[in-house]
Amino acid sequence: MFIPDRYGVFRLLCLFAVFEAACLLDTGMLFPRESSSREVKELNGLWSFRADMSPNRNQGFDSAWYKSRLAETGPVIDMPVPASYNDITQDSTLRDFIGWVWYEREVVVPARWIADEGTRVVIRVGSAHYYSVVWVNGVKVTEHNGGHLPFEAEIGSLIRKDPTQPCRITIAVNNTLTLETLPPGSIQHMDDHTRYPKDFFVQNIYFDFFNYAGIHRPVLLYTTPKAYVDDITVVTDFLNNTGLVRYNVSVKDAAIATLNVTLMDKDGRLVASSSAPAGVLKVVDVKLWWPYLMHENPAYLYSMEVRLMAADERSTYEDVYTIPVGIRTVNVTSTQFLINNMPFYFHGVNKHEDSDIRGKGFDWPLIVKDFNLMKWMGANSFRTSHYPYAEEILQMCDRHGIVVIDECPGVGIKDIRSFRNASLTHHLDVMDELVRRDKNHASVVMWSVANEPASEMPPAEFYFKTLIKHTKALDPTRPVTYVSNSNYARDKGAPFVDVLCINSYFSWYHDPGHLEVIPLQLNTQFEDWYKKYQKPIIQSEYGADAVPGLHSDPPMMFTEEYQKAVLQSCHKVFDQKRKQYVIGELIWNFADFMTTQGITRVVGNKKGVFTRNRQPKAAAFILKERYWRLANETARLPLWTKYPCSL
Ligand code: GCB
Repeated sequence: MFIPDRYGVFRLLCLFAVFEAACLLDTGMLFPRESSSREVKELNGLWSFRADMSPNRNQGFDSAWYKSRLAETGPVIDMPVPASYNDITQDSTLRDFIGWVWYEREVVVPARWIADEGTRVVIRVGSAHYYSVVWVNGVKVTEHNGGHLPFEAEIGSLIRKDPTQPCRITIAVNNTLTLETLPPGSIQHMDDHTRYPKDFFVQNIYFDFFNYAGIHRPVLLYTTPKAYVDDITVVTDFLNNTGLVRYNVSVKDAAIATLNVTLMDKDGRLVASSSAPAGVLKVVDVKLWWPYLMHENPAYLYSMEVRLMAADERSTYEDVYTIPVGIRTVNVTSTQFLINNMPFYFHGVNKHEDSDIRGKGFDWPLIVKDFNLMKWMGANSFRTSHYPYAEEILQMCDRHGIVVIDECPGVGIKDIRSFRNASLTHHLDVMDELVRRDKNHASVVMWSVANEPASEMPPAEFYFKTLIKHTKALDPTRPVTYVSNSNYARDKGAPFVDVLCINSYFSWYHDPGHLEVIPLQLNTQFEDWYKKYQKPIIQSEYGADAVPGLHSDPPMMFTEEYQKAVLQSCHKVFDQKRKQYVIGELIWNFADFMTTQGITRVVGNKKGVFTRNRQPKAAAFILKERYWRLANETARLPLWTKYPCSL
């Protein structure tokens, strides 16, 4: 691999920079993994559930529902966790509910966790939408502002207070969106009693997916020793055929500690080791992490084990934590996106965490099916539109070589009041949490700080300049973007992004039914943006709704034929421009998904190339053929033998 030396030195300096940045957050958020020193107890399953239907939604707090068993406060129902609560019952008031809902579960904690004062017991919620408060045995242990990202609290001392009591966990979750939440929304009270019933209010949102709510990802208890590995940051590079794994381990509550860091290859062979809390591991004859379809052996992962030995006046502690490490680099030029210094073309999808009954609830069968479908169609990438997805999904991406644009929930920033300081401060916090959670994933190659904000509004300039600068300080090794649909000349954030991501729906939202405008308008779009900013461009959304089974020839809007025709027409332009500066195309959307009810949505958004049930529409086959052809054209090694393509 050719890399000039000077460049190598520069990259190493960048590696050092990331660890300064990683210190901005007080604590780590390592994924809870079992090891010889850590146990995990999943609390998935049925929880007691009660929605607070009182007019101000505050009865639960006024009557302190967390102080006793939830069933003693009033009627409760069974609620699966993880799942959105909205589609679980036949009750439309629960589907459309706005306000606090209450979850409760009693847990038997292993006696040895309680007996051993040297064990930390942590409760961790993978995500709950939107605002959460957690109590254990009636005592508040944490609260968290925002869906889509994990939060946790140490509860050891609490459950040790009275070991005879079961451990009662109560979680209150409020899905209300305001101008300062991410995504933003607003509550509108309708006071005209000739037209609306008393106390009638609605939640306005400025984004196009159903505001599913509840406990969306696994809740669990896990243990660590009292002295423990709190965080690990890994940044990788390579020079010629030597891999460089720069790492930083932060340890908590260890007075005297020694560390042993080892890196193993896929076969469990030791390739490098160190006893320093921070350093660079050198990997001879490195096997790089390559994206799916870019290499005959994609997604190669090493495994880094951190072993901490610590002691205090009373005891000794050993903590072991292992993370997968993919060694790869990411760089951007004015016309290319480089992975391991080779041009990478995104041929992929936009997704949603969405399915029937479960809503946004984490579901392994759905996740595995989606990966099988993405690989079937030759997709090498996706964007986590429009919020961070479950960590388990990113782990799948690391293991399968699916490249990720990791987007924060900055979707629907349309109201000028959502550009104020309170919103910006929260947005910065969310980026901190996102980078802290996802920084070590080889599959994550770019951060997206927002989708389609009103980026032409004057305050957008300061807002995005600050946000992007902050994100780059957190992680100088990955490019940063936001996704725009505004006018190229008036977009205030574009000067600060590394890659331009543009959404457009020619012949759909503009000139509906006129397929013939696509070549000209798409071409003009690319030329305008590139001429002004000279940055590589991803067509981050394009597509058309298709009601599955609806046909017409010549094509008409909403038929499978029209969706196909839109795609084919766009592809011709992409094929011209990808030889210049277009570095990717992401279809909107992978699958149909639920939205709020409205006159432009027939039980949800139908721009999926798969139905909500993951059955292919005609467009899926068009994409499959195209993506495999692109893969065979752009892969680093010939794929023909391994991946025969029908073309
Ligand atoms: C967009 C949005 C996406 C919508 C899509 C559509 O530009 O980013 O959230 O779902 O268009 O179908 O309207």
